[in-house]
Amino acid sequence: MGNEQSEPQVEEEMAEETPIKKVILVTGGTGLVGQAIKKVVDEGLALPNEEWIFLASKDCDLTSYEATKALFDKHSPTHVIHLAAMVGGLFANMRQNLEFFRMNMAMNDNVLRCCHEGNVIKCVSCLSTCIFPDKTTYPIDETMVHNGPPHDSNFGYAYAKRMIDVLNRGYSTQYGRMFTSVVPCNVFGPYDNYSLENAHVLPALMHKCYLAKQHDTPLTTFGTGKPRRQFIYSLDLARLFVWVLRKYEEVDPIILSVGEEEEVSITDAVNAVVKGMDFKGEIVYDTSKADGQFKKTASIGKLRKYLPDFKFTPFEQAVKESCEWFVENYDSARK
Ligand code: NAP
Ligand code: GFB
Repeated sequence: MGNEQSEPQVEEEMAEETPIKKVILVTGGTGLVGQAIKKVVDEGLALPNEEWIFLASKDCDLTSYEATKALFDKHSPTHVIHLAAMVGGLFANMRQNLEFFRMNMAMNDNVLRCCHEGNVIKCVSCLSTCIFPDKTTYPIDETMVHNGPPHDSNFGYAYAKRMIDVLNRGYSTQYGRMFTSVVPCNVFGPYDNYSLENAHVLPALMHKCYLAKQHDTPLTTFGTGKPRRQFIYSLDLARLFVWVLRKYEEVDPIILSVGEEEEVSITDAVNAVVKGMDFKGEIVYDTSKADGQFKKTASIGKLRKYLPDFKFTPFEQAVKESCEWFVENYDSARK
Protein backbone atom coordinates (compact mmCIF):
# COMPACT_ATOMS: atom_id res chain seq x y z
CA MET A 1 0.00 0.00 0.00
CA GLY A 2 1.11 3.67 -0.44
CA ASN A 3 4.31 4.78 -2.25
CA GLU A 4 7.74 3.30 -1.46
CA GLN A 5 9.86 5.44 -3.83
CA SER A 6 10.46 8.15 -1.16
CA GLU A 7 11.95 5.74 1.45
CA PRO A 8 15.70 5.97 0.58
CA GLN A 9 15.77 9.76 0.87
CA VAL A 10 13.78 9.78 4.14
CA GLU A 11 15.81 6.87 5.61
CA GLU A 12 19.11 8.47 4.59
CA GLU A 13 17.88 11.66 6.25
CA MET A 14 17.03 9.69 9.36
CA ALA A 15 20.38 7.97 10.04
CA GLU A 16 21.77 9.02 13.44
CA GLU A 17 25.28 9.25 14.83
CA THR A 18 25.17 7.84 18.35
CA PRO A 19 21.58 6.82 18.98
CA ILE A 20 20.25 7.37 22.53
CA LYS A 21 17.47 5.08 23.80
CA LYS A 22 14.22 6.78 22.80
CA VAL A 23 10.79 6.21 24.36
CA ILE A 24 8.34 7.73 21.89
CA LEU A 25 4.79 8.34 23.19
CA VAL A 26 2.13 8.82 20.52
CA THR A 27 -1.05 10.37 21.95
CA GLY A 28 -4.08 9.68 19.77
CA GLY A 29 -2.35 6.48 18.64
CA THR A 30 -5.63 4.69 17.83
CA GLY A 31 -6.95 7.29 15.39
CA LEU A 32 -6.54 7.76 11.63
CA VAL A 33 -3.08 9.37 11.83
CA GLY A 34 -1.92 7.35 14.87
CA GLN A 35 -2.70 4.02 13.20
CA ALA A 36 -0.85 5.14 10.04
CA ILE A 37 2.27 6.00 12.06
CA LYS A 38 1.99 2.64 13.82
CA LYS A 39 1.81 0.87 10.43
CA VAL A 40 4.89 2.57 8.93
CA VAL A 41 6.85 2.12 12.17
CA ASP A 42 5.88 -1.56 12.50
CA GLU A 43 6.66 -2.14 8.83
CA GLY A 44 10.26 -0.97 8.98
CA LEU A 45 10.66 2.71 9.84
CA ALA A 46 11.37 2.06 13.53
CA LEU A 47 15.06 2.22 14.58
CA PRO A 48 16.62 -0.27 17.04
CA ASN A 49 17.03 2.40 19.75
CA GLU A 50 13.35 3.35 19.67
CA GLU A 51 10.43 2.12 21.81
CA TRP A 52 7.09 3.33 20.38
CA ILE A 53 3.98 3.55 22.64
CA PHE A 54 0.62 4.22 20.96
CA LEU A 55 -2.07 5.56 23.30
CA ALA A 56 -5.86 5.37 23.28
CA SER A 57 -8.26 7.55 25.30
CA LYS A 58 -8.99 4.53 27.50
CA ASP A 59 -5.31 4.54 28.55
CA CYS A 60 -5.63 8.14 29.75
CA ASP A 61 -8.14 11.00 29.47
CA LEU A 62 -5.75 13.80 28.49
CA THR A 63 -8.27 16.48 29.50
CA SER A 64 -7.33 15.59 33.08
CA TYR A 65 -3.96 17.01 34.22
CA GLU A 66 -3.64 14.43 37.02
CA ALA A 67 -4.28 11.50 34.65
CA THR A 68 -1.84 12.92 32.08
CA LYS A 69 0.84 13.41 34.75
CA ALA A 70 0.40 9.83 35.95
CA LEU A 71 0.72 8.58 32.37
CA PHE A 72 3.95 10.51 31.81
CA ASP A 73 5.35 9.28 35.15
CA LYS A 74 4.49 5.70 34.09
CA HIS A 75 6.19 5.84 30.65
CA SER A 76 8.85 8.56 31.12
CA PRO A 77 8.87 9.40 27.41
CA THR A 78 11.93 11.06 25.85
CA HIS A 79 9.92 12.07 22.77
CA VAL A 80 6.21 12.74 22.15
CA ILE A 81 4.03 12.89 19.03
CA HIS A 82 0.87 14.62 20.24
CA LEU A 83 -2.05 13.69 17.94
CA ALA A 84 -4.88 13.27 20.47
CA ALA A 85 -7.71 15.70 19.84
CA MET A 86 -11.47 16.12 19.49
CA VAL A 87 -11.62 15.87 15.69
CA GLY A 88 -14.49 16.06 13.24
CA GLY A 89 -15.71 17.27 9.87
CA LEU A 90 -17.41 20.53 8.92
CA PHE A 91 -20.82 19.67 10.36
CA ALA A 92 -19.48 18.35 13.69
CA ASN A 93 -17.45 21.55 14.12
CA MET A 94 -20.42 23.76 13.29
CA ARG A 95 -22.50 21.96 15.92
CA GLN A 96 -19.90 21.94 18.72
CA ASN A 97 -17.42 24.80 18.30
CA LEU A 98 -17.31 25.34 22.11
CA GLU A 99 -16.49 21.70 22.95
CA PHE A 100 -13.88 21.56 20.19
CA PHE A 101 -12.21 24.60 21.82
CA ARG A 102 -12.45 23.49 25.46
CA MET A 103 -11.55 19.80 24.98
CA ASN A 104 -8.59 20.54 22.70
CA MET A 105 -7.33 23.44 24.87
CA ALA A 106 -7.32 21.13 27.90
CA MET A 107 -5.54 18.23 26.16
CA ASN A 108 -2.92 20.47 24.51
CA ASP A 109 -2.08 22.37 27.73
CA ASN A 110 -1.84 19.16 29.80
CA VAL A 111 0.36 17.32 27.31
CA LEU A 112 2.82 20.19 26.77
CA ARG A 113 2.94 20.95 30.52
CA CYS A 114 3.77 17.28 31.23
CA CYS A 115 6.35 17.27 28.41
CA HIS A 116 8.04 20.21 30.14
CA GLU A 117 7.78 18.77 33.66
CA GLY A 118 9.00 15.39 32.30
CA ASN A 119 12.02 16.94 30.49
CA VAL A 120 10.83 15.54 27.18
CA ILE A 121 13.57 16.16 24.55
CA LYS A 122 11.14 16.82 21.68
CA CYS A 123 7.38 17.06 21.21
CA VAL A 124 5.69 17.27 17.81
CA SER A 125 2.06 18.44 17.97
CA CYS A 126 -0.51 18.51 15.18
CA LEU A 127 -2.30 21.60 13.86
CA SER A 128 -4.40 21.71 10.64
CA THR A 129 -4.62 23.95 7.55
CA CYS A 130 -8.16 24.92 8.60
CA ILE A 131 -6.63 27.03 11.39
CA PHE A 132 -5.22 29.63 9.00
CA PRO A 133 -7.09 32.92 8.46
CA ASP A 134 -10.14 32.56 6.20
CA LYS A 135 -9.63 35.93 4.50
CA THR A 136 -6.06 35.65 3.23
CA THR A 137 -3.83 35.58 0.20
CA TYR A 138 -2.99 32.25 -1.41
CA PRO A 139 -1.09 30.08 -1.20
CA ILE A 140 -1.08 30.08 2.61
CA ASP A 141 2.28 29.56 4.34
CA GLU A 142 3.51 28.92 7.87
CA THR A 143 4.02 32.61 8.66
CA MET A 144 0.27 33.27 8.43
CA VAL A 145 -0.98 31.17 11.40
CA HIS A 146 -2.07 34.16 13.50
CA ASN A 147 -2.93 36.65 10.70
CA GLY A 148 -6.65 37.06 11.32
CA PRO A 149 -9.75 35.02 12.25
CA PRO A 150 -10.21 31.46 10.97
CA HIS A 151 -13.35 30.36 9.12
CA ASP A 152 -16.49 30.67 11.24
CA SER A 153 -17.43 27.01 10.86
CA ASN A 154 -14.50 25.78 12.98
CA PHE A 155 -13.30 28.73 15.10
CA GLY A 156 -13.25 26.64 18.30
CA TYR A 157 -10.94 23.94 16.93
CA ALA A 158 -8.85 26.48 15.02
CA TYR A 159 -8.09 28.76 17.98
CA ALA A 160 -7.32 25.80 20.27
CA LYS A 161 -4.85 24.54 17.66
CA ARG A 162 -3.27 28.01 17.26
CA MET A 163 -2.66 28.03 21.02
CA ILE A 164 -0.35 25.01 20.57
CA ASP A 165 1.98 27.30 18.59
CA VAL A 166 1.73 29.89 21.41
CA LEU A 167 2.60 27.22 24.01
CA ASN A 168 5.51 25.92 21.89
CA ARG A 169 6.96 29.43 21.60
CA GLY A 170 6.47 30.01 25.34
CA TYR A 171 8.24 26.78 26.36
CA SER A 172 11.01 27.54 23.85
CA THR A 173 11.68 31.17 24.83
CA GLN A 174 11.37 30.60 28.59
CA TYR A 175 12.86 27.08 28.96
CA GLY A 176 14.62 26.31 25.67
CA ARG A 177 12.25 23.41 24.94
CA MET A 178 12.10 21.83 21.44
CA PHE A 179 8.32 21.59 21.21
CA THR A 180 7.18 22.07 17.60
CA SER A 181 4.18 21.39 15.36
CA VAL A 182 3.13 20.22 11.91
CA VAL A 183 0.18 21.51 9.87
CA PRO A 184 -1.47 18.78 7.77
CA CYS A 185 -4.16 19.45 5.17
CA ASN A 186 -7.27 17.19 5.16
CA VAL A 187 -6.15 13.63 5.90
CA PHE A 188 -7.76 10.32 4.87
CA GLY A 189 -6.95 6.61 4.89
CA PRO A 190 -7.55 3.36 6.85
CA TYR A 191 -8.98 3.59 10.42
CA ASP A 192 -10.77 6.89 9.63
CA ASN A 193 -13.95 8.02 11.42
CA TYR A 194 -16.93 7.03 9.18
CA SER A 195 -19.72 8.45 11.40
CA LEU A 196 -22.24 10.07 9.02
CA GLU A 197 -22.76 12.96 11.50
CA ASN A 198 -19.14 13.65 12.49
CA ALA A 199 -16.93 12.39 9.65
CA HIS A 200 -14.84 14.34 7.18
CA VAL A 201 -15.99 14.36 3.57
CA LEU A 202 -14.06 11.36 2.15
CA PRO A 203 -14.95 8.80 4.88
CA ALA A 204 -18.54 10.15 4.95
CA LEU A 205 -18.84 9.62 1.18
CA MET A 206 -17.34 6.10 1.43
CA HIS A 207 -19.90 5.18 4.10
CA LYS A 208 -22.80 6.77 2.19
CA CYS A 209 -21.68 5.02 -1.01
CA TYR A 210 -21.58 1.68 0.82
CA LEU A 211 -25.15 2.18 2.12
CA ALA A 212 -26.43 3.44 -1.27
CA LYS A 213 -25.08 0.29 -2.97
CA GLN A 214 -26.65 -1.88 -0.27
CA HIS A 215 -30.08 -0.20 -0.50
CA ASP A 216 -29.92 0.65 -4.22
CA THR A 217 -30.50 4.34 -3.44
CA PRO A 218 -28.82 7.54 -4.76
CA LEU A 219 -25.58 8.84 -3.21
CA THR A 220 -26.26 12.19 -1.54
CA THR A 221 -23.34 14.58 -1.23
CA PHE A 222 -23.68 17.83 0.71
CA GLY A 223 -23.22 21.34 -0.66
CA THR A 224 -22.43 22.45 -4.21
CA GLY A 225 -19.34 20.33 -4.78
CA LYS A 226 -17.38 23.49 -5.67
CA PRO A 227 -15.15 23.96 -2.58
CA ARG A 228 -11.54 22.92 -3.05
CA ARG A 229 -9.32 20.84 -0.77
CA GLN A 230 -5.82 19.34 -0.56
CA PHE A 231 -6.05 15.73 0.70
CA ILE A 232 -3.02 13.83 2.07
CA TYR A 233 -2.97 10.03 2.43
CA SER A 234 -2.45 9.08 6.11
CA LEU A 235 0.44 6.72 5.23
CA ASP A 236 2.33 9.53 3.44
CA LEU A 237 1.68 11.85 6.39
CA ALA A 238 2.93 9.15 8.75
CA ARG A 239 6.30 8.94 6.99
CA LEU A 240 6.62 12.73 7.15
CA PHE A 241 5.75 12.71 10.87
CA VAL A 242 8.60 10.26 11.58
CA TRP A 243 10.97 12.48 9.58
CA VAL A 244 9.86 15.57 11.56
CA LEU A 245 10.39 13.77 14.88
CA ARG A 246 13.94 12.82 13.88
CA LYS A 247 15.15 15.71 11.75
CA TYR A 248 13.05 18.90 11.91
CA GLU A 249 14.69 21.23 14.46
CA GLU A 250 12.55 24.39 14.33
CA VAL A 251 9.91 25.50 16.89
CA ASP A 252 7.93 27.16 14.09
CA PRO A 253 5.30 24.97 12.39
CA ILE A 254 5.78 23.19 9.04
CA ILE A 255 2.94 22.45 6.62
CA LEU A 256 2.66 18.75 5.67
CA SER A 257 0.41 18.60 2.60
CA VAL A 258 0.31 17.62 -1.05
CA GLY A 259 1.22 20.50 -3.36
CA GLU A 260 -1.16 23.26 -4.50
CA GLU A 261 -1.37 21.58 -7.92
CA GLU A 262 -2.95 18.50 -6.25
CA GLU A 263 -5.89 20.53 -4.86
CA VAL A 264 -9.23 19.05 -6.02
CA SER A 265 -12.89 20.08 -5.89
CA ILE A 266 -15.38 18.22 -3.70
CA THR A 267 -16.97 16.96 -6.93
CA ASP A 268 -13.57 15.47 -7.90
CA ALA A 269 -13.49 13.83 -4.45
CA VAL A 270 -17.00 12.44 -4.95
CA ASN A 271 -15.99 10.99 -8.34
CA ALA A 272 -12.85 9.40 -6.86
CA VAL A 273 -14.91 7.71 -4.11
CA VAL A 274 -17.61 6.61 -6.59
CA LYS A 275 -14.84 4.99 -8.69
CA GLY A 276 -13.14 3.48 -5.62
CA MET A 277 -16.42 2.01 -4.35
CA ASP A 278 -17.48 0.94 -7.87
CA PHE A 279 -20.79 2.78 -7.40
CA LYS A 280 -23.01 2.93 -10.49
CA GLY A 281 -26.05 4.73 -9.02
CA GLU A 282 -27.34 8.30 -9.12
CA ILE A 283 -25.43 11.14 -7.36
CA VAL A 284 -27.52 13.88 -5.75
CA TYR A 285 -26.16 17.23 -4.47
CA ASP A 286 -28.02 18.50 -1.37
CA THR A 287 -27.25 22.20 -1.71
CA SER A 288 -29.24 22.99 1.44
CA LYS A 289 -26.17 21.79 3.34
CA ALA A 290 -23.20 24.08 3.99
CA ASP A 291 -20.11 24.25 1.77
CA GLY A 292 -17.99 25.59 4.64
CA GLN A 293 -14.68 27.24 3.74
CA PHE A 294 -14.32 27.59 -0.06
CA LYS A 295 -10.59 26.76 -0.02
CA LYS A 296 -7.48 26.74 2.25
CA THR A 297 -4.78 26.32 -0.39
CA ALA A 298 -1.47 25.75 1.38
CA SER A 299 2.09 26.06 0.06
CA ILE A 300 4.59 23.24 0.72
CA GLY A 301 7.57 25.43 -0.18
CA LYS A 302 9.11 24.91 3.30
CA LEU A 303 8.68 21.11 3.17
CA ARG A 304 10.18 20.95 -0.31
CA LYS A 305 13.26 22.80 0.91
CA TYR A 306 13.85 19.94 3.34
CA LEU A 307 12.54 17.02 1.26
CA PRO A 308 12.63 17.99 -2.44
CA ASP A 309 12.08 14.41 -3.63
CA PHE A 310 9.36 13.16 -1.26
CA LYS A 311 6.73 11.34 -3.33
CA PHE A 312 3.02 11.37 -2.43
CA THR A 313 0.67 8.50 -3.30
CA PRO A 314 -1.55 9.51 -6.26
CA PHE A 315 -4.96 10.66 -5.00
CA GLU A 316 -7.12 8.16 -6.90
CA GLN A 317 -4.89 5.24 -5.88
CA ALA A 318 -4.99 6.32 -2.21
CA VAL A 319 -8.80 6.76 -2.31
CA LYS A 320 -9.19 3.32 -3.89
CA GLU A 321 -7.00 1.68 -1.24
CA SER A 322 -8.99 3.51 1.48
CA CYS A 323 -12.32 2.34 0.01
CA GLU A 324 -11.06 -1.25 -0.10
CA TRP A 325 -9.94 -1.02 3.54
CA PHE A 326 -13.36 0.36 4.58
CA VAL A 327 -15.30 -2.38 2.77
CA GLU A 328 -13.04 -5.11 4.19
CA ASN A 329 -13.31 -3.67 7.73
CA TYR A 330 -16.88 -2.39 7.64
CA ASP A 331 -18.02 -4.21 10.79
CA SER A 332 -15.19 -2.93 13.00
CA ALA A 333 -14.81 0.53 11.43
CA ARG A 334 -15.75 3.60 13.57
CA LYS A 335 -19.26 4.54 12.43
P1 NAP B 1 -9.10 10.63 15.15
O1 NAP B 1 -9.02 9.56 14.13
O2 NAP B 1 -10.43 11.18 15.52
O3 NAP B 1 -8.33 10.13 16.47
C1 NAP B 1 -8.34 10.93 17.61
C2 NAP B 1 -7.43 10.28 18.62
O4 NAP B 1 -7.42 11.08 19.81
C3 NAP B 1 -7.88 8.87 19.02
O5 NAP B 1 -6.77 8.06 19.22
C4 NAP B 1 -8.61 9.14 20.35
O6 NAP B 1 -8.55 8.02 21.22
C5 NAP B 1 -7.74 10.26 20.93
N1 NAP B 1 -8.47 11.07 21.91
C6 NAP B 1 -9.61 11.76 21.70
N2 NAP B 1 -10.02 12.36 22.86
C7 NAP B 1 -9.10 12.00 23.81
C8 NAP B 1 -8.96 12.26 25.21
N3 NAP B 1 -9.84 13.02 25.88
N4 NAP B 1 -7.89 11.73 25.86
C9 NAP B 1 -7.01 10.94 25.20
N5 NAP B 1 -7.06 10.66 23.87
C10 NAP B 1 -8.11 11.19 23.20
O7 NAP B 1 -8.21 11.87 14.70
P2 NAP B 1 -7.14 11.98 13.51
O8 NAP B 1 -7.86 12.33 12.26
O9 NAP B 1 -6.22 10.80 13.55
O10 NAP B 1 -6.34 13.30 14.00
C11 NAP B 1 -5.05 13.19 14.59
C12 NAP B 1 -4.49 14.58 14.67
O11 NAP B 1 -4.41 15.13 13.35
C13 NAP B 1 -5.38 15.54 15.48
O12 NAP B 1 -4.60 16.38 16.28
C14 NAP B 1 -6.11 16.35 14.39
O13 NAP B 1 -6.47 17.62 14.87
C15 NAP B 1 -5.06 16.41 13.31
N6 NAP B 1 -5.58 16.61 11.94
C16 NAP B 1 -6.47 15.75 11.41
C17 NAP B 1 -6.93 15.99 10.10
C18 NAP B 1 -7.94 15.08 9.42
O14 NAP B 1 -8.35 15.40 8.29
N7 NAP B 1 -8.34 13.97 10.03
C19 NAP B 1 -6.45 17.09 9.36
C20 NAP B 1 -5.50 17.92 9.96
C21 NAP B 1 -5.05 17.68 11.25
P3 NAP B 1 -9.71 6.85 21.12
O15 NAP B 1 -9.79 6.45 19.67
O16 NAP B 1 -9.18 5.81 21.99
O17 NAP B 1 -10.94 7.50 21.63
O1 GFB C 1 -14.11 17.25 5.22
P1 GFB C 1 -15.06 18.30 5.67
O2 GFB C 1 -16.09 17.89 6.65
O3 GFB C 1 -14.20 19.46 6.31
O4 GFB C 1 -15.90 18.94 4.41
P2 GFB C 1 -13.62 20.86 5.91
C1 GFB C 1 -15.32 19.25 3.26
C2 GFB C 1 -16.36 19.65 2.22
O5 GFB C 1 -17.08 18.48 1.83
C3 GFB C 1 -17.43 20.69 2.58
C4 GFB C 1 -18.45 18.78 1.65
O6 GFB C 1 -17.52 21.61 1.49
C5 GFB C 1 -18.72 19.87 2.67
O7 GFB C 1 -19.87 20.63 2.28
N1 GFB C 1 -19.24 17.55 1.88
C6 GFB C 1 -20.04 16.95 0.97
C7 GFB C 1 -19.30 16.83 3.00
N2 GFB C 1 -20.63 15.85 1.48
C8 GFB C 1 -20.19 15.74 2.76
C9 GFB C 1 -20.45 14.83 3.83
O8 GFB C 1 -21.23 13.88 3.73
N3 GFB C 1 -19.82 15.04 5.01
C10 GFB C 1 -18.92 16.10 5.17
N4 GFB C 1 -18.31 16.23 6.36
N5 GFB C 1 -18.66 17.00 4.20
C11 GFB C 1 -12.74 20.61 8.37
C12 GFB C 1 -12.68 21.41 9.65
O9 GFB C 1 -13.22 21.44 7.37
O10 GFB C 1 -11.43 20.19 7.99
C13 GFB C 1 -12.07 20.58 10.74
O11 GFB C 1 -14.01 21.79 10.01
C14 GFB C 1 -10.77 19.93 10.32
O12 GFB C 1 -11.86 21.39 11.88
C15 GFB C 1 -10.88 19.31 8.94
O13 GFB C 1 -9.78 20.81 10.25
C16 GFB C 1 -9.55 18.84 8.42
O14 GFB C 1 -12.42 20.64 5.09
O15 GFB C 1 -14.65 21.77 5.35
